[in-house]
Amino acid sequence: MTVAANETTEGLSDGEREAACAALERDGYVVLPRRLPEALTEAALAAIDRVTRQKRGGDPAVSVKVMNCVDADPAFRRLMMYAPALQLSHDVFGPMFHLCQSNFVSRPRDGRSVADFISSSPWHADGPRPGLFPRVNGAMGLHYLKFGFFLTDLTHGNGGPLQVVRGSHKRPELDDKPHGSFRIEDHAEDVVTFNCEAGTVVAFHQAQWHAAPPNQSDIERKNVYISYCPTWMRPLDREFPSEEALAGLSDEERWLLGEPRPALRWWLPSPEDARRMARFRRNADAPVAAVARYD
Ligand SMILES: O=C(O)CCC(=O)C(=O)O
Repeated sequence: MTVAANETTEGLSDGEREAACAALERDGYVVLPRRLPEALTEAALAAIDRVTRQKRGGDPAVSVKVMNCVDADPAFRRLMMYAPALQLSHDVFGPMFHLCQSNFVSRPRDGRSVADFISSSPWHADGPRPGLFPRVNGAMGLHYLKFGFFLTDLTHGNGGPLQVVRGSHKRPELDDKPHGSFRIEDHAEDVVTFNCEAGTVVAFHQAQWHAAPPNQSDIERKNVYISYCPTWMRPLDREFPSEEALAGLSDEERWLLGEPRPALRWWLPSPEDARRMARFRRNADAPVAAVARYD
């Protein structure tokens, strides 16, 4: 199935983008001002249920996580194309960004207490692991911007919601403490818990400390994480596709998935490349700024 690149999802206004970017900079996260369109939510839920059924082999109490889910069902590519996420990625990275990572989790009350990122997730900051990558002026730069799409109701408060520590993206992971001696209680007043409605989208900085406790409710928690990074970074959970694997996809999808190209163009865009994601920039009717040609 070929997915139209221009599926209608209402984009954010310039004012909403400005406010979202300010929140990201200040707090390290932002809840997007509108929920996912129902059609996108329904399609993603159907895809999660289909793939999960195959993986779990009949036991409904097993949590399932699928990495690189954009290759598992076209519904996840539709989420990858969600206009507000692409607008904010364009705001923070400019036109040279692509898909970094995608996964979904379907998490019932599975009775497991192991924080293995499937049944639940411990407090951590995402990769690149902050200890191993350079800091700029003491801070971890924005390497990727991550979007959590929460597709089932979490307002009941017992569903194992995403939690973050406000402002923690400006500090080393868990204040450089070993996991054993880190105490989230010391940060209680900055912990934000997303007991949110189905369709809520939360964007956060990859250095933000975050976690999710086990689902203790009868409502299975189903969500998708999709993140974007500059084109000079490799994706986290996929190899770049062959030309054949991209057959039938739109120009924008091909760009985000990492279409084959000469090495230099991962760094220096051709004028065509610089225009590829242009509809997601602010003031999208203005001419695209000229870029240096190298060929
Ligand atoms: O389980 C969750 O929702 C959190 C996932 C997480 O920590 C991660 O993807 O890095």
